[in-house]
Amino acid sequence: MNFPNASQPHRQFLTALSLIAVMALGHLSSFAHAHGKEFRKGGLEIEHIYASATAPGQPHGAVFIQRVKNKAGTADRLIGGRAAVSKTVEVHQMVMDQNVMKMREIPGIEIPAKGRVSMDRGAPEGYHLMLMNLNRPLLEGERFPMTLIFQQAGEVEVEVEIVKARAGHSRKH
Ligand SMILES: [Cu+2]
Repeated sequence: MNFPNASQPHRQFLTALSLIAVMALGHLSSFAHAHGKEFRKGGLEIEHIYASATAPGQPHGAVFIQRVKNKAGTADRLIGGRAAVSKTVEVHQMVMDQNVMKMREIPGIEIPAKGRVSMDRGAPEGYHLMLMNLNRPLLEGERFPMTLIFQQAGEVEVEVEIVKARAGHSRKH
C-alpha cells in the first residue's frame, strides 16, 4: 500500500492498520464459511454444501459438504444426487495413485450412526459429488437447487452455494 503524503512513521502506522483490517476480514469470512446454511432431514444434517466455480467450457463440476452429521441410531449412505445444472451426478473420491491425484466413482459414502463425515474441499477423505456434463458454467456467488439421495433418509433438497475455485483443483477433475 502507498501513502505518498504520509510521513514515515505515519505510513508505518497506516500499513499496520490495513494489515489488521485484512486479518479481521479474513476472520469474518472463515466465520461465515463455518456457519453456512444447514439442511436437515430425519437425523441428517447437511452443513454448508458448496460447489467450485467452473471456467467456461469446463465439462464437470464438484460439490462439497463441510460436514454431514447423522444423529440417527442407524448408519445411512449418500448414494447419489440430481441437479438441473448437469446431466447426471456421481459420488466420487479422490485417491493418490503413484503420486498422481486421481478420482474414481464410488457406490456411496457411509455416514455412521451418531457420527459425521467430512466431504469438505481438501479433506483427506477426498469425497465429493460430481456434476457430470454441466449445462452451464457454475458462477461464483450464485446458488442452485440440488437433490441428495440417501439410502435411509431418502431425498434431501438442498441449495448449493457456488464459491471461488481453488487454484489447481479444477485440473484434478
Ligand atoms: Cu470428481
